[in-house]
Amino acid sequence: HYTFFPNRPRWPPGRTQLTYAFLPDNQLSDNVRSVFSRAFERWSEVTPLNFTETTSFDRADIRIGFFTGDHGDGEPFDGVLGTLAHAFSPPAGRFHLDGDENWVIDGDFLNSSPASAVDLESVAVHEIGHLLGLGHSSVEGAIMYPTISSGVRKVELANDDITGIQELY
Ligand code: TQI
Ligand code: ZN
Ligand code: ZN
Repeated sequence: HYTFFPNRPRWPPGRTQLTYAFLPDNQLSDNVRSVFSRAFERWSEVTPLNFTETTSFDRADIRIGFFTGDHGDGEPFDGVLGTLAHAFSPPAGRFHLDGDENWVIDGDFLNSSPASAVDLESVAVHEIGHLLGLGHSSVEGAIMYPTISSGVRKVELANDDITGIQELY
């Protein structure tokens, strides 16, 4: 079953048009940006929320960046595997990913994939759930379930995720 953060933080009613931006230093490829765009789309399909990319990093509601190790927020990344990413509850909009992971984009997980491969879209869909106010779910098939196997792609919202987010928005 889905959960919320303590005190049920959410983006305020009326704030349905949310912007996101990538850390300018990251210089991400169009492929990577489209992974995030698709991940946001999965949540906008089932809520009144809309997400648009902006180049104005400082003014964006949601700020996305890849960092390695200690990056100044008291929650250092840890190299390959372990913590993959973290996102904070609304309205923080802080979404950090561990730049040391072997991120897979649009992966066909062939035998050539390293055992440490992590599917970027799967992690993005999960972290966006946190950014919108969902905590972890006890339902194994849910996006918000707190574990994923390496090399696995899990990007489709489960009924549990949808019920949870629709209770919030
Ligand atoms: N990062 C944790 C996560 O996003 C950070 C975290 C731990 C957290 N406890 C939390 C965030 C409570 C909000 C509330 O869950 S992670 C997965 C999953 C991680 C884990 O790097 O461990 C995914 C990131 F679910 F697969 F295990 C993305 Cl998809
Ligand atoms: Zn961080
Ligand atoms: Zn999580």
